[in-house]
Amino acid sequence: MLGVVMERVIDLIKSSKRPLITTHHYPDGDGLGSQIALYSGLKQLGKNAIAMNVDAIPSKFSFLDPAQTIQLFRSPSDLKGVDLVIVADTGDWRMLGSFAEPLQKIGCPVVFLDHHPPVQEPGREVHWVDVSCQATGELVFYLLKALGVRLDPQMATAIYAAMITDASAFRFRGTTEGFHKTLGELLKVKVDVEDVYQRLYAQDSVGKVRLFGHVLREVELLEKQQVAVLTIPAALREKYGATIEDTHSFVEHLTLMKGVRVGILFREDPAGLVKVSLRSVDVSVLALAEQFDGGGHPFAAGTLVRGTLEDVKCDVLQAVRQCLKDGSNC
Ligand SMILES: [Mn+2]
Repeated sequence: MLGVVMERVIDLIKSSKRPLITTHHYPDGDGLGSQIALYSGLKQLGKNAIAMNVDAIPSKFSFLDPAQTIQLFRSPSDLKGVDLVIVADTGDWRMLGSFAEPLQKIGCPVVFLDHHPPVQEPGREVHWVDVSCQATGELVFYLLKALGVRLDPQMATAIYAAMITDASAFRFRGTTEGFHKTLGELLKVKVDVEDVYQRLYAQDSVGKVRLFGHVLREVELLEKQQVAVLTIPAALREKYGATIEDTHSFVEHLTLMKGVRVGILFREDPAGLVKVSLRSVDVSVLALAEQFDGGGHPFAAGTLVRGTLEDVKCDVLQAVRQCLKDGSNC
């Protein structure tokens, strides 16, 4: 695990006084758990660390940050004194939204800790990317260990939550022996696994359940039932009082249908954007997402496209049809 890049990351951390740790917009369990564990670890090493994001922490993840250490970025003056930026769970500046430019303007070294295949030419920043890791939390575990940080139950819980979020009930091939060994190490430190499960997966609002029922009833099955599509107009989501966060897991259900190879969720977001989430069983949807400036993993990818719901849907479905026609790779 100790490669040249990791050594470089460790050197950068050691020589930094005020590292800023962040994650992508629309933060998820892996991004936030990684960020919080890393932040706490660097504080333990005596760093004047700062955790800051461009989006507020969704309420279901707030238990990972009981001391409310993650700040919301407001203006470039918040970044005074920052001499290192560490970005967890993405390798793509675009995934930082409006935070990207102010961070780049600091002019300090930038480290991306990630497990997604890189989507852009690396610039002057350091990319520590390990696609064999199922979660960025796993990378953070190894990094903290190498830095000599003693994990406390709160850090262990954050990394545990990060890892199980991205493991999706251990359904992917990234669930290795090493992955389970790391989870075992975290349990040794102390994690209340029932509490983490309840907080991550058993908090559905009535609005979320009713919206899910509505969109499931209207699921579209295309291309001889190989493609399943869910569509969520903003007005429908608002009618049920469901949040954007509430819809994140909907797409996972599509590929549970027998014969479905590609599952797609189209969600109308604020500011004229449409979120497209792609899941697949046996075709790579990463290349498909990349056609629309997105990214992700081979079987779970996504993108945010400017346009109307109808237009974006039409364009993406056209590309899906094409890729199913061309063979097994999108
Ligand atoms: Mn991740």
